[in-house]
Amino acid sequence: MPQFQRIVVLTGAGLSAESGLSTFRDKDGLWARYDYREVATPEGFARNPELVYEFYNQRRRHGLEAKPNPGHKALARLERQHPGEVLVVTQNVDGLHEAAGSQNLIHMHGQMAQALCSLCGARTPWVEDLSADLICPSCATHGGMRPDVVWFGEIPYELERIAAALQECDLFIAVGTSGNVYPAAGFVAAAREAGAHTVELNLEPSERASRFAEWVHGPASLIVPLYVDKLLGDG
Ligand code: BJW
Repeated sequence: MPQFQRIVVLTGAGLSAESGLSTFRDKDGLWARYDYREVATPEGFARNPELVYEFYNQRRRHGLEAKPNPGHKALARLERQHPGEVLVVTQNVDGLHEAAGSQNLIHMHGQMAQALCSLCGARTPWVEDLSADLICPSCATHGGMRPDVVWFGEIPYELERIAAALQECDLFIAVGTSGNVYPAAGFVAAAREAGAHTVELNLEPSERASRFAEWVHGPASLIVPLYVDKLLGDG
């Protein structure tokens, strides 16, 4: 395995599946049970806020009980032991990367354990249920508190920092993501254009697998630790 200096790892729902959290597009995933237009768009929230609060309240309660699996832990170990830079960009709104020890981490689709005030823009740590009548601790106004997650039609967080990291990386790894949702789905092309080696680590070949130069398929809790061992020269 060549020595890579700067590694960007994009993670998706498949990484947290073995921690008991649902993916979106698998046959038993969230979008098989909920219409994404009703629960993951600003228009759906405006139409039926109660449904959206309940969707996220349930997932927050369940997510708080989840524990990182060997895939999350291996990525934290990579960051600790790799002599170069490792940046994890996660589409996941759970807190499992932090719980495993990752520090150089971007939550591009927000975080379940935060609330966003749509009136003043403040983001506040939040582990309780959310509802329409809550008061924002920053602006003391009620009626604006919503989950701090990025819905369809909204702009993901920290895109400039991600673009710069993709431009500079020499290895790009995508873990447990179907590659259906932009702009994350375009990161492999950006990394490739910048000259990086690209790898898909996924349960099965994603629809976008042919965009990668290398693939390893299997459960993340198994293949991520093995791939990290190889990168660190232990495998
Ligand atoms: C395992 C496993 C195991 C299972 N081990 N693997 C046409 C072209 C381009 C863009 C668009 C377009 N039409 C519309 C758009 C825009 C839209 C979009 O991409 N739509 C597509 C559906 C086409 N995108 C947006 O609106 C985004 N914003 C945007 O584009 O802003 C404009 C803009 C951008 C940039 C510059 C300027 C302007 C926002 C997208 C927000 C997505 N939000 C959600 C919800 C977040 C909150 C929440 O969690 O509820 O994010 S949707 C959902 O999908 C969630 C996820 O983060 C995201 C990605 O899903 P992910 O992680 O890939 O999960 P799955 O289920 O799809 O895949 C799981 C994979 O794991 C599978 O492959 C399994 O095989 C695998 N797996 N078990 C390993 N054990």
